Amino acid sequence: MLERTLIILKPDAVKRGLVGEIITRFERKGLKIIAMKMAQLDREILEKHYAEHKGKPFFESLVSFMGSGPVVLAVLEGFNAIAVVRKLVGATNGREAEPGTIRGDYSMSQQNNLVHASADSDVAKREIELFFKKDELLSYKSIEDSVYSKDELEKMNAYE
Ligand code: FUP
Repeated sequence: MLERTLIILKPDAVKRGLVGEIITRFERKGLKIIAMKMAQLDREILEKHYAEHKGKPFFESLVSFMGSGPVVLAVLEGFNAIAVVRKLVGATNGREAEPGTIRGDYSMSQQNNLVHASADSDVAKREIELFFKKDELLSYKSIEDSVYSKDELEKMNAYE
């Protein structure tokens, strides 16, 4: 299924100069970037974004870390993009994440784990709406889209 998902390159990714490296991994995988921007997130939007974690012992620290510097936000599109992106990102704790994943290769921390990715389709919809206006989501043909029609792409996906 063609899906959209939100990624946030966290302040540690920006400060460590890993933005290009991380975005490259998503691009090379074949995910389409349909929106991207840099922002300094305030407490209000972070509390909405992490509402499910409110009250947990790590909540204050998490919100403070996410507001400690600019982030890069992007919307990625592709077949089963939500699960594919979660797999590329790896387990929450960088020390436990598999080598080959972004967190597994570049993070030694549970909190400073470089990248956020939407957990499922309901969450993805809510998170994309929280950070992007509709007209910021851009539509264009990638090389693959130009070679194959959408119908052909969907058929190929079905027979994989
Ligand atoms: P993930 O889906 O892997 O991004 O992780 P969660 O949604 O479970 O948690 C969101 C963020 O909270 C994590 F990226 C890091 C932080 N966190 C902690 O700092 N400690 C914890 O015990 C769990 C999560």
